[in-house]
Amino acid sequence: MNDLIDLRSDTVTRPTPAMRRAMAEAEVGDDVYGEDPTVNCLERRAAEIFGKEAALFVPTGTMGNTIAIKIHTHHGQEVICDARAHILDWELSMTAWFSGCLVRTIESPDGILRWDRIRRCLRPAGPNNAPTALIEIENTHNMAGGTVYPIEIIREICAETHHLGLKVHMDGARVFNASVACGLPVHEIARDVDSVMFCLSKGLGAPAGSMVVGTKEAIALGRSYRKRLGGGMRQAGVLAAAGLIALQEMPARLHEDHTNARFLADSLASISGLNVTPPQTNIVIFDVGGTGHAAPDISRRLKERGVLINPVNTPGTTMRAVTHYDAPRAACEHAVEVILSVLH
Ligand code: TLP
Repeated sequence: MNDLIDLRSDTVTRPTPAMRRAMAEAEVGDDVYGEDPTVNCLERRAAEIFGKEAALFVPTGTMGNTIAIKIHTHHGQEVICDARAHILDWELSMTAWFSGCLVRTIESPDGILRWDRIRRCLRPAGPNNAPTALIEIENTHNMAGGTVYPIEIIREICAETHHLGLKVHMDGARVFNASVACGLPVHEIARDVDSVMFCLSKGLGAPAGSMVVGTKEAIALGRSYRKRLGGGMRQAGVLAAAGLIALQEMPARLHEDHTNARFLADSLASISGLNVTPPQTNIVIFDVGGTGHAAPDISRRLKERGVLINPVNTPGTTMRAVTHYDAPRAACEHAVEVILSVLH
């Protein structure tokens, strides 16, 4: 796959040489006994960076969201999220499967929930209602095109939600991209939310792993849910070592991915038949309906020419290109040429 230009996702990034070295040299122990010094170090570091009491290393973002939702809810309650949330469309209904909760969605053009809309969807406990327990916000919002929550909106949602005794979880799979785009450190973005899940294995380039951060009590509970889900990983320090490098070295370069996403978007916008959502971070969503071709068809033809870009709805007309450090500017330029040649 190495000679392909892979814009399917930032999950395709391979570990950097520094990560591979750190992995080879990692000090390890049995993490189920709490004895892996590298995992412990990563968990301390993540908690510190996010200004939270504790952190939990989990194999995937999906497991991290699943655990966080379980921490904040009981069976038979409701979780409010955006209608295109990752927890709803891409996590095999884990909210229902593991936490026994119903998801109540709010449509929003940019994936950003506003308190005014949330307020109208809240369900108090009553003779007929499953009560709302949790508001879930996705920052950046993947399918809306990597959109970033304005900090005032997070503050308002959290203040109002907490006032009602409910919780807020942030799916911050790409919260470091949000941080770069809005110019605030992640501890400011995370300040008021009850938990954040963030991924080491997307734009930050680690081969695997995500973190959940929150209070000591929440994370202790999360640790037991991780074990129940089969996520007790023993000598996981080998992976945590890459995670530490990801936290230390990779956020500072994410702006390059954002610049490349803007370059891609501007180039695509000049191609007739394409309707491009201006990117705020590293995700470019574009509609190919005006070309008369379906997205899966274009995706297949691009692949024949060595460029991987996925359709995001089938059999629809929307596609998603994601920039990352394994697809530098030259690769993006070449991708544009290939797209042009496929469409004309
Ligand atoms: N997103 C993947 C696909 O599942 C769509 C991608 O390529 O973007 N939250 C958000 C916002 C995500 O984008 C993802 C992965 C996850 C959670 C889940 O992370 P993993 O794949 O580690 O389970």
